[in-house]
Amino acid sequence: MRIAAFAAAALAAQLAAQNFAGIEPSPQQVAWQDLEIGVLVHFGPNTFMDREWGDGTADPGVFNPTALDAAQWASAAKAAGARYLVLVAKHHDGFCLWPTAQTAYSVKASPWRGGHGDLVREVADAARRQGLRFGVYLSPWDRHEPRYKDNAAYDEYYRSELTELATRYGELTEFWLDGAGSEGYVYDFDSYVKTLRTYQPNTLLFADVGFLKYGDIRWVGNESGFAPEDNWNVVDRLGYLRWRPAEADTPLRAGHWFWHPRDERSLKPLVQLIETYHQTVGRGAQLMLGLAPDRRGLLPDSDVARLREFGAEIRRIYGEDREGPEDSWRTSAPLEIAAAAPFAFDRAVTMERLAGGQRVQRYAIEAWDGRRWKVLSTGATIGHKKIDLFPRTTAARVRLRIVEASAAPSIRRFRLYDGAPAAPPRVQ
Ligand code: FUL
Repeated sequence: MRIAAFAAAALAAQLAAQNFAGIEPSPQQVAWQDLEIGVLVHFGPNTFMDREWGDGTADPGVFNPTALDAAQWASAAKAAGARYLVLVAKHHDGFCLWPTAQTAYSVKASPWRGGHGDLVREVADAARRQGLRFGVYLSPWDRHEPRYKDNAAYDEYYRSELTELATRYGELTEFWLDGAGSEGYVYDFDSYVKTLRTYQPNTLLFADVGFLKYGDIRWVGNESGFAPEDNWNVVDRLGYLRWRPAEADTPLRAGHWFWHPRDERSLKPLVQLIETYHQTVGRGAQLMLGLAPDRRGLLPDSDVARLREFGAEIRRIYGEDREGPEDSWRTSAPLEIAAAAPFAFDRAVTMERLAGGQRVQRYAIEAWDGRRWKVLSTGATIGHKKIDLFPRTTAARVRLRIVEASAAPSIRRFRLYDGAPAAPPRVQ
């Protein structure tokens, strides 16, 4: 019992340490957190073989999209409200979507564009034309490359691939280092990071906290599309206390990152996507939706329609521009919204200014009911953004009360919204 109590106390102390007030984000991390929604595109031999994890033996000849149009991918991502696009340039099967000089196992060996295609280039260009930032995923686990058996030789191979990606396609907003399949394998990560930083000093490195000590972005820990309700940006793993905002990657089609035939039923319904938005962006994490073009090289119409609906619904509730003009309160006194007449609302959006660190530890949202302040919602962290949903309320005065903070809180936004659907047209 005493040991358990001690362990619990030690754990509590450790958790409290996660909110270490002195740790601040880099300017690149602040800018990245403002992007809020991204997409992750999976397309490759798996698409043509009805697979999620290729074993590296697929004939490059199977890679033959007939109508590939990266502009369609990028415009669907944009319509969903995404601000960045990450392309899986090499998945675990080892097939490279750009004409790399490091292996013959790439688009060069495929019939697509007569072996002269460069999908990384096409997608990077299409993304930027839509005003989206661009990034890449380069799987460390490689089931094709024979050098994978020789750690030092593979490190060299991976660094060479990384160098090509980091030097040919302009600025990379994010670099995804996926941990799947790599359990027990030793990579020379220090040299990977050094290579990446040499050519791309501003790229944010994504990795699971247990996988890589240097990451700038952490995996949220699941692929179901939710972040913990209390979401601290500062985490301590492997002895390194760092600002590492969470990214929640989840596919648009449940359980599937790649396209599969007759799989329309797994397309997530709009209500689920909205809930996912609230449980990721609404909890201060980044939402990254997985998109899977089909064998034509196009996103299916159903997926494009769902992405449009999702973006339209978020804009309907929260407005065209999620950023909008900035508020800036640096005070612990309650922030009050006072209107001339009562109005109806069912949610609040609160944002903390993070440049000085994440400070709010407990808050309450309260409405004046004519006699007293009635609590609508309470929470611990705010972070980049917090969306509190509560029963629809009508009031003229509403306030945000910071109950506990590690230093003077700096609130960037406190606004109320009404998510109730627009009234249906009246039947004459
Ligand atoms: C995982 C991979 O194993 C999946 O295939 C997918 O790429 C996902 C985004 O990351 O770790």
